[in-house]
Amino acid sequence: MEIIKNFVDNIHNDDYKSNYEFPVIQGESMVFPGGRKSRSLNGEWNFSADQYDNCLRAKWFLEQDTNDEGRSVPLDYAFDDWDKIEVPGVWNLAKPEYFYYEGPAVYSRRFSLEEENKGRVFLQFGAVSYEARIFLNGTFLGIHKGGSTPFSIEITAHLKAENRLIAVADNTRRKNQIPSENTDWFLYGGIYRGVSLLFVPDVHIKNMRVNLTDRETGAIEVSALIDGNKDLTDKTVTFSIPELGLEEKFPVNADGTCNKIVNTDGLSLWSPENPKRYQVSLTLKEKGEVKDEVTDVIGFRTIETRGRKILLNGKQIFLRGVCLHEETEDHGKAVTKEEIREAFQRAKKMNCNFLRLAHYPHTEWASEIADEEGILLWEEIPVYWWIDFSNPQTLNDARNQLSELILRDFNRASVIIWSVGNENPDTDARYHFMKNLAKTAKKKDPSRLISAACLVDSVNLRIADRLESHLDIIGFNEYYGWYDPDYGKLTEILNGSQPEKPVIISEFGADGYQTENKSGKYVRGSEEEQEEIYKRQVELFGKTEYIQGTAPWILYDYRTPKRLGAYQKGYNIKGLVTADRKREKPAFTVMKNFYEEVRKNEGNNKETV
Ligand code: GCB
Repeated sequence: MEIIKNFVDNIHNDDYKSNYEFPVIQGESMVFPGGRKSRSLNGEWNFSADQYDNCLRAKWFLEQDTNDEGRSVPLDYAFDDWDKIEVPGVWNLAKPEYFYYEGPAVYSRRFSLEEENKGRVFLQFGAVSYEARIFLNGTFLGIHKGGSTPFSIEITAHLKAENRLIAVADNTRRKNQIPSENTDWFLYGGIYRGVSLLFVPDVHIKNMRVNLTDRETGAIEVSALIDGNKDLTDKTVTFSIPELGLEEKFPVNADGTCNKIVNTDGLSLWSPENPKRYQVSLTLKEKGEVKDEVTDVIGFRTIETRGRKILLNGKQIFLRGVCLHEETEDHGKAVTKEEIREAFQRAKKMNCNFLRLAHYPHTEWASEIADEEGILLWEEIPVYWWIDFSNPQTLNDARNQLSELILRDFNRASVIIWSVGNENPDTDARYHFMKNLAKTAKKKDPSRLISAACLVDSVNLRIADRLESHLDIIGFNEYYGWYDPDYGKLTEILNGSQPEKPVIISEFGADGYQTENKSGKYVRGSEEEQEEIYKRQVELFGKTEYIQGTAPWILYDYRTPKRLGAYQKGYNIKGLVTADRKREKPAFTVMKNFYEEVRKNEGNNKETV
């Protein structure tokens, strides 16, 4: 049927989105931010929910107040008159009516550019949930998918003295996304991590990766990528750690890569007991003249497994952990540095040396603060429960989230494990999908351990998962005492399994709500029952030699629209501490005591390999 063009033709166009699916912004475009000249675009932006995607359908981003026939357009895109919202922030907490809003929403702000704009300019987003479509001065620049990882876009060619920036953020749950439609946490919406402009020279250091490769000799591998359209062969880079008196110059290859093993002397190794970090810098020079420089603060350590043991700096370590979601009552996912520190302090109070950051990449501040505080981290991508495993596009998105996370946190000593998924169904499609992710992680970062939180083989009652051969550590989630009251099964699993690799109990736990019950009997879901379950669990763990770490579910109670019933009231109440972070439940003390014991024993028989 012929479509007659008229002034409202956008309402007849159901294919409006196809114009905004490409280009896809992926990890390769990320630019190393450390030590760069930058300008924050945080603060108040204009905001409107846009449930029917009118900004895309009617092209609000063009800001045309007359149409092709010259008629004035009565459309509501006077961005500057809209409500204000704080960036970073989640819209769900900005107004009561946005609390459960799920869908597209439009963010807009202006910024002017002063003399600082020499060279190239990149726009950086810390995270936008889940799809972000970015427009600058009326031009669509690209779409980023994945709600928890950073992305950059070069905007040099589109800049003017006065600029209009628009981001359409869309947190709609979709089957083919990572995560898919069904999660047990709150999928907040919005630009909930920082936004900034990065100013870099024409030829610049795109990324820098530094890690310790040999503990004995103190050898460090430095690799970097130089970006620029020119011949790069006349350029060199100089890597320095001033505190160690180290300065090493090496050439840039024609393709922009540069790589060097540098030897250090007197390096003090990073560990939870000694979170020592060094200022490092990499300078790009041409004919002796400095062209660009990046800096970072880096700790050096090794992490490996041997048989069923985990070795940090060559010494056996038990991971005394707890799981943590990225959420507070006040800020949702847009947690502050103070809130992160508070969570880490609470974990330390429980005698933890390890956190499982569930179930998606947390803010970059988490690993930076963990580096400072001396906490080991498990970082994860949201390949959670059911995923569209046979969809190649979904695999591509998962791989991109993993790559962006690895690129962002490669230099963080605290991060020791990349996890490629959680409790996924044991199908062939899942096996191939996750095998691919495990291999991707190993290839991008051979210096760390790969894991996944797996389910038990409930038929044979064994710790057994087809993915095991692609993992360095087997994560095992179990809820005996809670979802299945039969502890006998857990005993059988732990005694009957013969894993060839270290096992971490990556989840266990139970609901814990406060009751008035004085009957002396446990009420289902009460804090007393939770305490009892914890006692029985840790007793078994203590007797199982191959368990090399535990991470109970979870440090704080947290919001989840999956649990809107009468008791849970929109919360997962398996926390060891209440959601307002004020009260520790009795099970907190059970873990604290268990970890105290583990620590004492570890002190007695620490093995150096
Ligand atoms: C799990 C999931 C976690 C849930 C938890 C629960 O196994 O991995 O995300 O929230 O169980 O509370 O049931």
